Amino acid sequence: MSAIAQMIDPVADVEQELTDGFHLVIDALKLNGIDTIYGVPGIPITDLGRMAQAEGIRVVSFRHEQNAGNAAAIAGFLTKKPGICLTVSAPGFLNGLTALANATTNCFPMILISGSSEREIVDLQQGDYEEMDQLAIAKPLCKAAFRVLHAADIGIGVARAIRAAVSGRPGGVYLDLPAKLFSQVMDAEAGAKSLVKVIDAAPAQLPAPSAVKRALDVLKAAKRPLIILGKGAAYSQADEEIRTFVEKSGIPFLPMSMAKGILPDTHPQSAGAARSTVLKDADVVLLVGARLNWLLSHGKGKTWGDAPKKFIQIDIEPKEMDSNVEIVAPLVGDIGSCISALLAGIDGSWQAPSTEWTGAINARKEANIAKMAPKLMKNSAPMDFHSALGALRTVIKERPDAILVNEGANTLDLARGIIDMYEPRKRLDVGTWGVMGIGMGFAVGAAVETGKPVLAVEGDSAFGFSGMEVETICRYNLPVCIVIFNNNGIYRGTDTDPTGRDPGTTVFVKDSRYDKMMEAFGGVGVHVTTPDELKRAVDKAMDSGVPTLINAAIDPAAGSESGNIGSLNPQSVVKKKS
Ligand code: ADP
Ligand code: TPW
Ligand code: MG
Repeated sequence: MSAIAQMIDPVADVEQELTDGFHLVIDALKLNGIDTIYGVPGIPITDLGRMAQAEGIRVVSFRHEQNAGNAAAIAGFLTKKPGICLTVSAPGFLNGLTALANATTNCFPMILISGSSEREIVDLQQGDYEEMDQLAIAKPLCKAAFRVLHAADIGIGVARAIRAAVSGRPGGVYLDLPAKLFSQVMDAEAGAKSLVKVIDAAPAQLPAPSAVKRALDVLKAAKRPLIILGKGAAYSQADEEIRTFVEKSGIPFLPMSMAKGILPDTHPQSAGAARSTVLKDADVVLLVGARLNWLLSHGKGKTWGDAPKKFIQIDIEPKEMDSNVEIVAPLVGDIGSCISALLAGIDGSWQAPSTEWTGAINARKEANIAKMAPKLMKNSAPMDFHSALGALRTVIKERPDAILVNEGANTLDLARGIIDMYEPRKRLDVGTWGVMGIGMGFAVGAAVETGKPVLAVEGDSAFGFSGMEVETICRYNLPVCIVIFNNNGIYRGTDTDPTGRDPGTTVFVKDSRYDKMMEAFGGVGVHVTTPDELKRAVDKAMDSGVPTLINAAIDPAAGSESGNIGSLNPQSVVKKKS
């Protein structure tokens, strides 16, 4: 530029480089290693998704936000990084909220990022487009909730969200980004400086030596010890430490559903097939990342027998201790650190549990396994749950690195017991709430995050909650094989309306062809009626990696009400005169 030109316009050569809210959000996520976003586009985040994709982030667009949220949640469980779900304001936000609440309940780290409408209008309730006070609504359903109003605070907002999601007990975090934020402009250099890379997002938390000694003292005095592994143990990825501790101690272990596979279900110390015996008869129980909630009968009552019991509990959340019963030796810390500390105490003086205890467990296991075996081998049509699951059990035995997604009632409870798992974090299911609808979201999330083949074993009702995502599976060409246990309904397909007017409340269209849904989007649909056909179809799907839906005809009379938890159903005591 000439001297004269500069005199006329002195700032012309100092062209200021600018950035905006869109770019800052993307840069903040990338800086923190976030490489995938699950969501549904629309005002005001359509361009955020487009630009994130252009910047190399993988953006997976769903048909419904709940499924995107579930994909993000399971990504969090599988990777220990928060899964990101991106939604539009009000209705999209609400659709994603169930997944956020479910993630928090299950201790999965995820961040729900929602666009929102103009604060000035929302707060005066003047009827903005998709008006809703989203921050206030999200707060009670997640671990932490933040809103960013200034572009210069995006870096801090994203950093706080990440740290809140993964530190301590992991959970869901809500991040509210109002529409106006995205087009706010600031100096690019100042913008870059405002970003924060989260250092040591989930710091190790070491248990106090005195707490470790207390736990070891209780464990050493045990006559009939038991280790219960929960999904916190699977999440911690302390696979080696846990395996070594279990094997060196010789203590039998019982895996909760999503902890199956940390040690193989076929491991000689597994007490999976003797669950009721070990819960009743153990005198000392070491809980590793498992809560004494309804899934463990709150640590008391008939399930746990009459003999006095002592509980040792490893958990990162101090408030979990004594939540249901007294914990005589609380070990607050991360599972890797706690197990390593206990392991140091399994020294020369350690005495493995008596053969009286382990022998009794083995006898019970063998009896239960022998009783089950013939049921799994039947090759009949129509199939019942056992014969169909017998085939799928073999599939997972032959393909232990495949990921099993599972939901339904009978389809869930029986698959959990029958299908042995061999590797950690390969079984993903309805979790703490027993929520239907995680199926396709988890399947997509698992396939995207791991690149491994996914086998989704779905009750016909359960599948319906997220079934439209078969289009997403086909669109992204994911190696997902869905098997629908089609028993024509919820629990069974045999209910009727006593008045004769409508279908029974729990039944669906008889012999529905769910396989045709997959064909509609270019995937493979198969209809099978025998275990042999089922096994062949699954093998073919998994060998090819082509999105496949196998409609497996199950005897409509085979299931029981609410699967294994029928006792939780309230019963009417009033008999109506007819
Ligand atoms: P399950 O349903 O398999 O019994 P829960 O979801 O009830 O398991 O329990 C998981 C527990 O694990 C939660 O209480 C959570 O605080 C804890 N947890 C999660 N991650 C860790 C970790 N890294 N270290 C210690 N505890 C953890
Ligand atoms: C969000 C209640 C629990 S299990 C289930 C429902 C509707 C479906 C069972 O039928 P399915 O399985 O899947 O065909 P099967 O093999 O026994 O026939 N809404 C939500 N979550 C839950 N848990 C329900 C409803 C329920
Ligand atoms: Mg069903």
